[in-house]
Amino acid sequence: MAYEYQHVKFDYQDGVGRITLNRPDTLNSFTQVMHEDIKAALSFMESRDDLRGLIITATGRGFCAGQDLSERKPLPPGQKRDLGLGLENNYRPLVLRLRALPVPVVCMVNGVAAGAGASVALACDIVFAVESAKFIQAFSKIGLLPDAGGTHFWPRMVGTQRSMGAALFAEPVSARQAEEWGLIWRCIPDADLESRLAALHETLANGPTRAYAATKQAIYASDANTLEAQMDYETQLQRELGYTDDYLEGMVAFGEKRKPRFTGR
Ligand code: T3D
Repeated sequence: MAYEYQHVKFDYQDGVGRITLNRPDTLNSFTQVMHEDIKAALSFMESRDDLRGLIITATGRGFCAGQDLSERKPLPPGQKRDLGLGLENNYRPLVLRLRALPVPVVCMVNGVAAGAGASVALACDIVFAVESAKFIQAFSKIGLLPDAGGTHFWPRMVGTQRSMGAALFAEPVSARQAEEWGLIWRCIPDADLESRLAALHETLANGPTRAYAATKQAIYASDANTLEAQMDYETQLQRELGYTDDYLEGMVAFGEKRKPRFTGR
């Protein structure tokens, strides 16, 4: 199925959802409407028992320029805006829902990712970016700190100094640099965008979904676990995976020297 929301395109095929941010004229900056569109798409996917993956990308020359600043026009003198509200109602739930989705969430950054746009990209489980893309911690330019998980993701992925530099000076980090730093998985040629999206769809639609989910759970749990606790968790998850159809199929396919036909069960 394919559905065109107001600020987002959504399609769902073979158990793989694709959310495409679709306000190219403003570099796909987040409006309240866009947040509602994404919430609807996520709710649809969360309700599916055939879900195998999610890909997030965008139209035009940008991925996402963060909060739409036209929704934050200065208020009349004496009035102040509570910026916590948008974070609590929109960005925080979005980031946590992406992390909780029991399938891999892949981000294909097709152009500049700035402010909360960069944070949302990094909230995905794995990030690709085209060579012309860049990541900008644009917040300091408007007197804010990185949000939507920005101060969580960057230090863990690239260390304190790089996180500080990117945030304090708001200097763009190129996709190539981001790959070298470990901020993203792969920087790809711009011309390969569509073919890579198609290949990712195939991978997710035919992958061992339960194993992917367990891998995601275990890697994120390692943030807070000791080695002992982490190995206990791996044991618990591996035990569960040992009972899946996909493990059985993987073993049979190995014995028969053929590619496994995973069903995600
Ligand atoms: O408020 C809260 O709820 C708290 C949460 C905050 C989360 C945040 O994300 S705060 C950070 C918000 N984002 C920014 O500050 C980034 C603003 N944008 C830029 O700095 C630049 O646009 C870029 C560096 C991303 C790209 O620059 P460039 O030169 O490639 O493009 P441009 O010409 O600046 O932008 C193209 C158009 O998009 C332009 O419109 P125009 O002139 O063609 O009509 C520009 O105004 C518009 N645009 C870009 N970013 C935003 C935007 N419109 C609204 N909101 C934006 N964030």
